[in-house]
Amino acid sequence: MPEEKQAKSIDKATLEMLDKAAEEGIATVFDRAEKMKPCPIGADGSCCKNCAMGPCRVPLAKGKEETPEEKKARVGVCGATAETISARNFARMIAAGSASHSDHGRRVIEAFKLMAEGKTKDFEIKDEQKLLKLALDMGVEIGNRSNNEIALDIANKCENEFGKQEGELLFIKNAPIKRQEIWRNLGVVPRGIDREIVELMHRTHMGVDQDYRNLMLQGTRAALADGWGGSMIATEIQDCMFGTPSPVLSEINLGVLKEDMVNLVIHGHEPALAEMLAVVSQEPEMVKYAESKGAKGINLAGMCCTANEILMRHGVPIAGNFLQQELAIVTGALDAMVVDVQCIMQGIKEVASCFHTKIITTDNRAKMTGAEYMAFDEHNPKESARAIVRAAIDNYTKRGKNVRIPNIKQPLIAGFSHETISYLLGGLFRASYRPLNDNIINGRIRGLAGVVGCNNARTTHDSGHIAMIKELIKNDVLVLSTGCGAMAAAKAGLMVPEAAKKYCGEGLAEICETVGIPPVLHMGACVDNSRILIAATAVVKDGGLGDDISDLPAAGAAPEWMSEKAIAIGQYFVASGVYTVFGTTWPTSGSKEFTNHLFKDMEEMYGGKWDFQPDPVQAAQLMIAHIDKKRKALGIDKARERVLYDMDMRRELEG
Ligand code: SF4
Ligand code: MSK
Repeated sequence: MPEEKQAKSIDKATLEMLDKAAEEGIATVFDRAEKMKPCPIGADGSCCKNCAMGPCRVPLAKGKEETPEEKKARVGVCGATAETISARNFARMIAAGSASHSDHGRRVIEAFKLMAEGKTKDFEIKDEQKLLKLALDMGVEIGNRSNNEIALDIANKCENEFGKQEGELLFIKNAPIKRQEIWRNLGVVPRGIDREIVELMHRTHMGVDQDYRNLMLQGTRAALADGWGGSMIATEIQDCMFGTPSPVLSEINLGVLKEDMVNLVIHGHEPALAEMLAVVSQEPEMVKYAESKGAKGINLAGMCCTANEILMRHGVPIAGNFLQQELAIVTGALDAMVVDVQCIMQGIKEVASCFHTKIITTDNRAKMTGAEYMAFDEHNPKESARAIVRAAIDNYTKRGKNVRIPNIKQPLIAGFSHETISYLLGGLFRASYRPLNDNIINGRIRGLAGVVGCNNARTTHDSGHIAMIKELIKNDVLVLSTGCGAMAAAKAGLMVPEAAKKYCGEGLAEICETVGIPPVLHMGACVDNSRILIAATAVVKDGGLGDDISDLPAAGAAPEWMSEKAIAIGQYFVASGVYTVFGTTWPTSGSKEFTNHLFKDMEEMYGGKWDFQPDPVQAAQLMIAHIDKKRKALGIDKARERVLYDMDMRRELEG
């Protein structure tokens, strides 16, 4: 029987643009994925190319039990076992993912320091309260000092976090006390972020660490240096400098592009340039310049996580998530795609060559052959942004007739920083997670789930996210989301309060309707998974749900993951005590023993563990089973009786 062809996407705008691409003979990531099947040996983590005696392939024969002799024979030229090879590959993914988030964090610190030193006038402290809180947390003197003096000390301390040779990362103290003890007992508390990543790269070099348990201790240290280090630094400092997000209404999908305006899409991950673009694209001189070229104005939209950053803080609309980057160009209406770092497919250049679209790289760490490079100068950010906007406007005049923008977009509410959630639940004057905890305890909310991560062209675009999230909210699990998963949810109409009535179980619907929140809360970009860690810690600290993150009725998932960053995030979630299930493919399937270490041993070590389930509904069921197991352990499994709100309870919730 011929294999049934998998649908490419569940998103209608994506399908419409794929049709247009096909009509015009333009190949996209979807076509390339069909043409090039993944190497099964590499996909299972059974290929080592860590030295020039290899590459060595040690595939596991499928469909039969391996004999001890066969297992013994599965070694590389140097004798490295399938377990070592699998663990090294996995650990290197953690190293690359942690490095990406952390290098993002470092750039943010550099801009923050320039601001504090008065070397750039375009950045400023937008959230003074957060600055002062950070100062207290980091032991920086406040006294009568100016914001910039305080900021400079914070910047220096943060910089030191990258190169710290000994001691513990400062933000480790943000975790529950019990969690810190678990890490200390296992010896996985990270020192400097750079040091942990360098050591992990060393230990995965040919002939170094050949005990997968020992190797994963370092893998965990590097992942924690990301989640409770590089990523957390990025989020906290970005909030200080660009503002802590609060609820904001916007729109999402390719339909946000406008036929009669200059369309400029900013794509990548770092917010500094995007922030400046958001400001300068509204400047009257810029708008006038656009009008002088025959456009009605400038339409700035985002793509991938840079999009999430400016959506969360300014409500800038989003054109799409990871797998839609080429399709935004296929509309023919995109005058410039401006990129910074991470998740930028080189394929956009080839697609752009079929249209007038300019691809502009802006970061010296991420250039692209054939694309125009316009450096983003942090000393003079507004001027850099203006030059880019002008280039997009100039290019508008070259737009051809071949324009088709799908008439598809969805409203969404974003901006749920952990601070905002506590204000919404507890009220402005007594911000607290107490009402959330109470509603988890009384069972209206069964538990919490972080559904995050990418799209992957090996699976139907957005389908895993949506099927999983719908199953979770139907079962009264409140979903926290970031990255491209959050965008999938928004496109499917799950990020508006009205979604509660339509898709949620009775208890969750009641809470969402009372507070006026959607059942899926957009918490930001991939680096903002650190917000989920802080929110989980706040829930623990508010009491009644155990004394560690691993006690919470909570789970995490990345049903359509593809990036190395997702593995780093997964590992810091697991090491923080979270049951974490991934979909699509599992990169250590070539070693049962190492996979068991991740799927079983880690639960004993950290209270959290990895799991793999490609069916998103079954994966959601696993998460719910885990949540129920935790409810039982807390003695609140009986509490899930239906209680209708009386007026007093509503008033209490509304704060
Ligand atoms: Fe092969 Fe060992 Fe070299 Fe890896 S390190 S490529 S297993 S010889
Ligand atoms: S952009 S890392 S595809 S979430 Fe952060 Fe999306 Fe994954 Fe990139």
